[in-house]
Amino acid sequence: MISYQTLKKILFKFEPETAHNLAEYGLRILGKCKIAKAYMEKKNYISNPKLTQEIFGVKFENPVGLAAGFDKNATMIKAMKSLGFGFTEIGTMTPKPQDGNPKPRMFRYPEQKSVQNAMGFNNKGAHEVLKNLKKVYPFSIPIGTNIGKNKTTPEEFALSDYKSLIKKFEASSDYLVINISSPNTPNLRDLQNEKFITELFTMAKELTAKPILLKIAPDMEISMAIDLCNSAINAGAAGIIATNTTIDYSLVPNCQNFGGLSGACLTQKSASLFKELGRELFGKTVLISVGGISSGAQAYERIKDGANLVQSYSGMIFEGPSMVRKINEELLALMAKDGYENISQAIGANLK
Ligand code: FMN
Repeated sequence: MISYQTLKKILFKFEPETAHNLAEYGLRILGKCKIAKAYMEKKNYISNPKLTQEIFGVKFENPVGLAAGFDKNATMIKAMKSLGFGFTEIGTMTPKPQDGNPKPRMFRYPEQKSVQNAMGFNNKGAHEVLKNLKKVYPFSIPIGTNIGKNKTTPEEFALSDYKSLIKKFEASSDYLVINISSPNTPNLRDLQNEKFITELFTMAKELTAKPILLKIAPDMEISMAIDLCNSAINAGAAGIIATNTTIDYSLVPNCQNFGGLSGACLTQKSASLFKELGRELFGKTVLISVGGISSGAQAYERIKDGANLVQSYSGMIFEGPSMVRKINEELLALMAKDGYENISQAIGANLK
């Protein structure tokens, strides 16, 4: 079989969004091909009681998930287990289909193992995405659904976009995520305020018993991040996902001055925000850490800082389809070194 080093050389010759579309095509085929899927799952998917947790009544056999934005239209769910992921998050999708921002809108920085994107929630819309999701749900790994408002929806009607999406998707998702932290929809991050968050989660709680999480940006003062998360939790949020991409353009020399940066350049920023959040929120709610994670050591540190689960997207672009297996293997080795029998003993260990 072709190695990822070779495949990467080919994929990196293409413009990043084209490479993504090629990868999507390949993964859709993989999802349909039973033999290849079974082979890849056997190779990459780690199901180990030491890594298994039950969170909001859902079984997670390993703690490494696919972050939102890779599978916006729920077309690749079946292939995600073959890449080793313990859970997957589809979206962000919006009520109506939208094209997203003008191209080019995705950039890679191989030297920094980083990515910049200004996609702007390009997706096929709730109706089409739900059709895809229903073909697969429930699946053998948990599926989260990440929802956002349409670009053309004014702020004062944002609540109704989230309302319609929760109603549509709650029966076909293991958890839902409210995304108001993308830097690529104008004024979206303005919704990261306590009043809106309280209204949003109060409304959401009335619509569904399914867990709903809030995904936050890394570009705010820690005190503000903590206040926002507390407002969400008090209004019924089941967890926090930290973080989305950053608009700190100093992290990559000569990058674009729009969109959000992710990958290795985000590791430290996301980890230090997460550490602070963990100190305040560990034990109060479910915490998912995302941002520049591509190794077991990085994942383990986030877990010890209070993360129940971690997610990754950009790392996979640079490390390839064996990344998740390697993270899980390294996690098991690190846990053994520390004498932990189960991941639950490692979660929050730095805070105990
Ligand atoms: N996050 C979302 O919540 N919704 C999205 O639609 C979304 N789209 C993304 C598109 C691209 C091309 C990338 C690189 C990231 C996107 N993200 C989105 C952010 C990721 O889910 C993740 O939070 C961020 O990239 C940090 O993780 P990473 O460093 O492992 O990539």
